[in-house]
Amino acid sequence: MHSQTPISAYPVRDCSPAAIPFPSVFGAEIISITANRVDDASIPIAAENPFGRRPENAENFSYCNVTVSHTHPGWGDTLRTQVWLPTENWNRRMQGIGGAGMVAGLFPWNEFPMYSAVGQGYAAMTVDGGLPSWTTEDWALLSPGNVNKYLLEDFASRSLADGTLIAKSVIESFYGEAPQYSYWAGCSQGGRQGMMLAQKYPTLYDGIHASAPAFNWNHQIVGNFWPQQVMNEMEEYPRPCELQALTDAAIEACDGLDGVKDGLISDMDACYFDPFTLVGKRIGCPDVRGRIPISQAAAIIADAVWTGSNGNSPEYGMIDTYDPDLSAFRKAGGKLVTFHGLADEILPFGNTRNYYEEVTKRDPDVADFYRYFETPGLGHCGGNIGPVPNGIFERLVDWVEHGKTPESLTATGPPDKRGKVRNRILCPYPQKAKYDGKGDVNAYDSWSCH
Ligand SMILES: [Ca+2]
Repeated sequence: MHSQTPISAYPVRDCSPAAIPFPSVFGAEIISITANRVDDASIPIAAENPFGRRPENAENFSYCNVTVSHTHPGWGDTLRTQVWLPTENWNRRMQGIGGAGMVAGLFPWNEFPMYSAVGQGYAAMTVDGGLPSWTTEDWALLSPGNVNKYLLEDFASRSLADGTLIAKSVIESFYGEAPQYSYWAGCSQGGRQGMMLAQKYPTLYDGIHASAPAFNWNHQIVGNFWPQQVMNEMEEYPRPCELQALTDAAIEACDGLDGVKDGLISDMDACYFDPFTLVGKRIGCPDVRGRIPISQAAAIIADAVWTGSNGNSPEYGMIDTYDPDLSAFRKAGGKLVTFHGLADEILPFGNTRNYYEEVTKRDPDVADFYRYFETPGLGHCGGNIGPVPNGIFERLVDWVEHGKTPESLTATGPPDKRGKVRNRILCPYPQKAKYDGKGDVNAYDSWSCH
């Protein structure tokens, strides 16, 4: 896949804690190192996925699993960094793997991208952020009203720098040389982490894939609670079938505006749909096994979801991750790619678009190092009916190492109603994909960026 020759005959290094000296990271005190060799590993899932392709070397590979624990003296925290080192065919690169939800990393969901990275020859890294559990209720407050600021800072940023520096040190000890290139791969929380790395630690990674980032917390958290707040204030809670009917109607109204009636709204800017026009319309509702009229409350909620709130909070500044100044990352030669599903049901794509526009205001040549791809019909990091970007991570590597700019991406989706697989192209914002007006709509070359 890559032109660089892997070190196929590299001597297998000693996978034991004694062979790996404690990394030296400013402000961190290493507590312990464990190392275990894993043989006959296999990739558990066979599919194209947002993190990259299933590698050819997906069966029976071996790696050394190194876990490093450290603390920041005085903070009372314990962070764990895990590094998986392929014992053969290391490609001289490192890949950091991000978390999800309110988890920093090192949890069962990110085992697949870890395996996938190691199977491709990367030394893979993930860090748990020092969080004692997967739910914020267990750690975010020290007492009512008092945020656990040390752990919040670990989660927000510090663990990313520490974990990366620890991993680079372990890699150098194991192979006898530092990685030539370092990459980050993450979506959602992992996307936010990637953005934080670009903003705050601009020299640690050569390439960052940060998709559907869970950033802009000051607005995001308020925005996520906004529809619930509207319902609470109205004391009315519409049925899911009402909101589904309004969503279906919006898709029906806006689908064709991009030139193709395919169930995908590719031109969100041209889409305006007034949910109040459907108040009173009777719809089939599986929730009640009958027909009901769409309520005024349902239209108000749909409007609240689609337009969002202007709410704000000062509470999350540490983890906001919305600094549009990427000049240091650019200066260091970094490259950044992001996709965001236009049907993302958890984090609205507008957040990412606004951020890209803020970066563009500061740097009109932003496309030289940062490309953002809006993905019609795609849910949060995947799912829904939209096409999934193909091999975006590999495109990032090509950009960093060979200067091949991703002018567009191909994307493949689930079959449409007639059973035809949806192939589309994705264009870097603000360009849009347009059907050329002739040829198979499911063929890549029937589309172009404008
Ligand atoms: Ca369409």
